[in-house]
Amino acid sequence: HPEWQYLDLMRRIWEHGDERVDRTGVGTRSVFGAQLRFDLSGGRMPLLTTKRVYWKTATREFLWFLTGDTNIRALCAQGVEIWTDWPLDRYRRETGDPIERADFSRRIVEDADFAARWGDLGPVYGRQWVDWPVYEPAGEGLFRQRAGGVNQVAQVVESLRNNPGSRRHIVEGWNVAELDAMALPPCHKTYQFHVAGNRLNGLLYQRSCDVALGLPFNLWGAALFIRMLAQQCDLEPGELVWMGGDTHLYLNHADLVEQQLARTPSGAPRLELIRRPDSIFDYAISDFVVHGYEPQKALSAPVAV
Ligand code: UFP
Repeated sequence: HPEWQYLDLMRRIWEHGDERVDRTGVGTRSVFGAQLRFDLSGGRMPLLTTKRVYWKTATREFLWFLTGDTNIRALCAQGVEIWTDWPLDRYRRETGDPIERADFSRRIVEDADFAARWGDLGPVYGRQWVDWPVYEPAGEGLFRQRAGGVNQVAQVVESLRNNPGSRRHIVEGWNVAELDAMALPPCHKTYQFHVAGNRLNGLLYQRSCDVALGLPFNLWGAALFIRMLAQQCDLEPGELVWMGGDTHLYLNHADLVEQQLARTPSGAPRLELIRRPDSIFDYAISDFVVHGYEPQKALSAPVAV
C-alpha cells in the first residue's frame, strides 16, 4: 500500500530524527531530505486512510490559492480555519484583546473593514502563483510595479499545452524580496511538472514539513494540482514525487504519532473530477468527488504557530 511510505517516514523521524529546538519553541525530531512517490493513475490519490484527512478543506484552500486572494476572510466564510491562527496571534499581540478564535473568525467574516485590517496574510502563495509582482523602469532610475503581475499557473497551462517537452514547467512561491511581508514563508514552495507521453507528472519540493499535520494536506494539494492541470491539458495523471527539506515531527505530537503508527492502511480512495471547467481558475468545490474513502478515525494534535 502506498501509504506505508508515509508511515515509514513518520516512524523513521520519530525513532531516528535529530532532536532540535525550532522557531516555534515546541521542539521537533527531524530528518533533512526525504522523498515519497505516488502513482495517480486510475484516479488514485495520496489520501491517508490511517486517519481522516479533511480533503475538502484542503481543496477549498487550494481553490483559494488560485483566486490570488491572501485574506483569510474567504476561507473563514467557508468554515476553513487553517490559516486563522496567524492573524489571530498578531491581533492578540498588537491589541492585547484575548479574543477567542471562533469570535475572531466570525468578526473577520461579518466585518469587511476588520478583515481588511487584520485578516491579510501578506503576499503568500496565492499572490505569488497568479500575480507575481513585476517592476518596470519609471525613469530617473526609479521603478514602479506593473499593474498585473505574472500568472505562473496560467503560464504553466499554456506551456504544458504548447511545449510539453519543456523542463521549465514551474510554479514558484519563494519570492525572496517579499518573504518578510508574508505571515509564513511558503512551505510547499516549488512545483514542477513534466509530461511523459500522455502522462503528467508533478514534483513538489517542500522546504519545511510538519509530517503529522501539514504533509497529509500538502500531498493532497500537490496531487490535486496535477489532476486539475492534467484535465485542462488533456493529459492523464502520472506520478507525484514529493521531496522534503527539513522534514519533522513536533514533540507534542507524540500521541498522534503513536496512534497512527499502530494502524494499517487499507483501501484506495479515488478522486473524480465530475466537470471540466473552462479554465483552471473556474473549478468549484462541487467538481470534486472522492470515491472509496473509508478512513480510520481522525487524530488531532496542536498546530505550532
Ligand atoms: N507547514 C507544513 N505545510 C504547510 C505549511 C506549514 O508542513 O503547508 F503552511 C509547517 C512546516 C513547519 C511550519 O512546521 O509549518 C512552518 O515553520 P517554518 O517557517 O519555521 O519552517
